[in-house]
Amino acid sequence: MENVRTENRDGVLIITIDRPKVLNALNAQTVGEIWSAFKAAHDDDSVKAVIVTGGGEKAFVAGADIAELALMTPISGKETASRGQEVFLFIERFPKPVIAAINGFALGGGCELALACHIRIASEKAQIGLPEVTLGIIPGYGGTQRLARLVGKGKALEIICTADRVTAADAEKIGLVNKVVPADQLMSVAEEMARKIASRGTVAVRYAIEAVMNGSDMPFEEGQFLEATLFGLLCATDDMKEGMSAFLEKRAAQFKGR
Ligand code: CO8
Repeated sequence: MENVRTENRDGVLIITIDRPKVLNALNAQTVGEIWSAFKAAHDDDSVKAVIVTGGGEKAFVAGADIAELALMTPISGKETASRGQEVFLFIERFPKPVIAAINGFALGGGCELALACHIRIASEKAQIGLPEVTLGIIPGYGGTQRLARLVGKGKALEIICTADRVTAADAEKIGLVNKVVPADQLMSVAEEMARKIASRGTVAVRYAIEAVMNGSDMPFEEGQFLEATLFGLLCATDDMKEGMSAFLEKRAAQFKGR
């Protein structure tokens, strides 16, 4: 891969979008490489959690590649948006925890990538926004849908229609990011959280993600039905027996992910 680097740090896979000369802008090739990295992580049992971040000092991802966008026709625009949406949905539904470590500008498609991750941790210098309307377009990688679900329609419309960039501190206030940390602690905090989640019941974490991510797109009662079904399935796992036994025997659980 040319624009995406991966590093498996003892079970935590760091996926770095790495085109710093254009602030890690997402051209078609980069979106394809992100998908390849996630597909490989999906099939690799040694990967317990994923962190997505940006290469270089300034940006997480500064958006879709505007040089490519400028050439788009109605057909290629629709196809490119649909393909990106498919990749980002794959990330959102990923069975292992995915944390965005937002190290700088997360704009347009970069903000949408962060929104598709399960948890967002931002460095103090991060700036987040959806500036598409300044280019005469709207977000096309799920941003209109995910931002409104995360922060509410009013705030989402303010952010999308003004195109203003949100500071890390303000993003935390409105629930757009989970927490803000000093820049030099970003990766260690993200890694610590990834390891903590990876130490929990593996199948339970997978089903918790499924219940929250899939369930929030369902009517409440269907979401509850999904929750009860996944709960029932967990009762058949070795992880459940181990978790309960470990508690009763006052020792740390050793989950096997089955
Ligand atoms: N695409 C292509 N190149 C970019 C992008 C981008 N999104 N962002 C920055 N660059 C390039 C710049 O052109 C510049 O290149 P060069 O050195 O050759 O001039 C280099 O990166 C460095 O950027 P700046 O000099 O502009 O750096 P600054 O620190 O002055 O500014 C900003 C940083 C504020 C981030 C500024 O670069 C900027 O505004 N970038 C564009 C942000 C933007 O509008 N993003 C949204 C893009 S649209 C989008 O994401 C749509 C997603 C849905 C697509 C659906 C599929 C079709």
